Amino acid sequence: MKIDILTLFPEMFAGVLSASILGRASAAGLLTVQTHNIRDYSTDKHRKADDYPFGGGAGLVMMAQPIFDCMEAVTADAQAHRILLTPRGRPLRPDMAKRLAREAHLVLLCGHYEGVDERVMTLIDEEISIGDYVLTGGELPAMVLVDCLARFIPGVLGGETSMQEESFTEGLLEYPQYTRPANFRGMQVPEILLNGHHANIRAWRRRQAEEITRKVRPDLMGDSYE
Ligand code: 4GX
Repeated sequence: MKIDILTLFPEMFAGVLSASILGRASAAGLLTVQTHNIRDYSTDKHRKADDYPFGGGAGLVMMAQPIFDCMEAVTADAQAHRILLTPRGRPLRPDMAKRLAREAHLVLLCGHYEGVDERVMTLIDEEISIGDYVLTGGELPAMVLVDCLARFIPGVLGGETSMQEESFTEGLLEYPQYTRPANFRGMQVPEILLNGHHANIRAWRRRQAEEITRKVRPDLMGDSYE
């Protein structure tokens, strides 16, 4: 999958994209992420990419011209799916990430300041939000989206398909995990995990996942908060 990211702050992305699982996915050619500095496309002599809002008000608005030219440069192919990260968008969910992971080419537009000139919306196929809070820009949301959908690209996650393995607790929060030693500073790993009875372990994990979910996120189980 190819992902182009349009941003005023490309330097924010290097660490996140090169480390750990995303770094390995890129090295393996499963994911090709390229950042593009919108400012490089400004035709203004001072490379200006934002301006005061018509009608007045606080803050700056990203100009249409540099975004249009940048978008046109990265979407020579007609098959690109163009996304704007914004609190106005549909909330990011696992099913959405799964669908986006099947696209051949994504373009992510990161807004800054008070937003983008509304005429930019004619370039956008879908608006996505990562949650009901306001950030300083769309860069972190773009990184969250890339990280989230990468898990659904075949080959990105390790050998044992941990996605499938955990399907028996799908929609629930994670059950507790332990690794060696069995006794750490007097804190014991639950006996059931040490004796190797696979069916019992599955049942225990399922029960733990349900209890934790009911306690902290009853809404995920169709219940309400008390
Ligand atoms: N989930 N922000 C975008 C500027 C902006 C506003 C409107 C385009 C249109 C956010 C979120 C988020 C802050 C990113 C405002 N750009 N994005 N930015 N929550 O808070 O996605």
